[in-house]
Amino acid sequence: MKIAVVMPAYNAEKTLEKTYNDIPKDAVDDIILVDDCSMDKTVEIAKKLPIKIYVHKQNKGYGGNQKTCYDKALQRGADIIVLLHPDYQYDPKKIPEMVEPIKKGEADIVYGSRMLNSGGAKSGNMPWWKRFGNFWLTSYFNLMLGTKFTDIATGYIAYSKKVLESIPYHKNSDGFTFDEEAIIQCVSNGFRTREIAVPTKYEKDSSTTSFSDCVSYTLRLSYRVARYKLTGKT
Ligand SMILES: Nc1nc2c(ncn2[C@@H]2O[C@H](COP(=O)(O)OP(=O)(O)OP(=O)(O)O)[C@@H](O)[C@H]2O)c(=O)[nH]1
Ligand SMILES: [Mg+2]
Repeated sequence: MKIAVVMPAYNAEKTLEKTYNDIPKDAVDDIILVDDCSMDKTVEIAKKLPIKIYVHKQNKGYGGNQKTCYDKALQRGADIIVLLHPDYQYDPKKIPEMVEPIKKGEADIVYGSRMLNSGGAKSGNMPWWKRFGNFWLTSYFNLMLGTKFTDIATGYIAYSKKVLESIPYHKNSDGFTFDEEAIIQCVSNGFRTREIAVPTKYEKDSSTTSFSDCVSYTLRLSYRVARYKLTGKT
């Protein structure tokens, strides 16, 4: 199976190289970075690395960036696609564990849960209000979708090719709710999901969303889940 790592990048100059260095190269066949019109030296730094780079002429947003990531990874023949944020908040060394259940045919999607990790996201210095928001949204999702997720806001996800070829991800938001909208589509298609424990790290150089981003994100998702529950529309 061909394993591709995709990195949606926006102003990741301070964290890109250490994220790349920690990727276990023997476990990965293709590394793709899509730059979302960064205003810093992200592209210059990326060009020094043996990876495939695509550059957006204008900023499309977290979700819009991912759409390009998955289009390119599938075009390049990937069988498993791992989403890895280049802000060094997720541990790249967990990639082999992330893809294993898919390689074994036991799961279609694997989520890296920061809440399953010993000490939870608190041990990674995730701000308390993000932890609270995450707990609220995850509980709400589980209540409405009948699922047992522990961290639906994770940005560390391994998709099998079959999933990305089946769900209409181009319909999803170009913003921060892309991942969760994809979760609704995956659940509604009956794909098998699995979670593994991953550490997180909230450092000063990491890209992070503001409080207002999180409020609008929570409201939009609460509406999307309710709409799905009431109408089946994903
Ligand atoms: N903020 C932001 N990030 C983008 C954009 N396009 C791509 N990204 C990348 O998307 C990833 C996630 O963005 P973050 O700002 O870290 O948001 P997040 O990880 O959901 O939120 P935190 O958990 O607070 O870090 C980062 O690796 C960014 O480099 C964009 O337009 N805005
Ligand atoms: Mg981040």
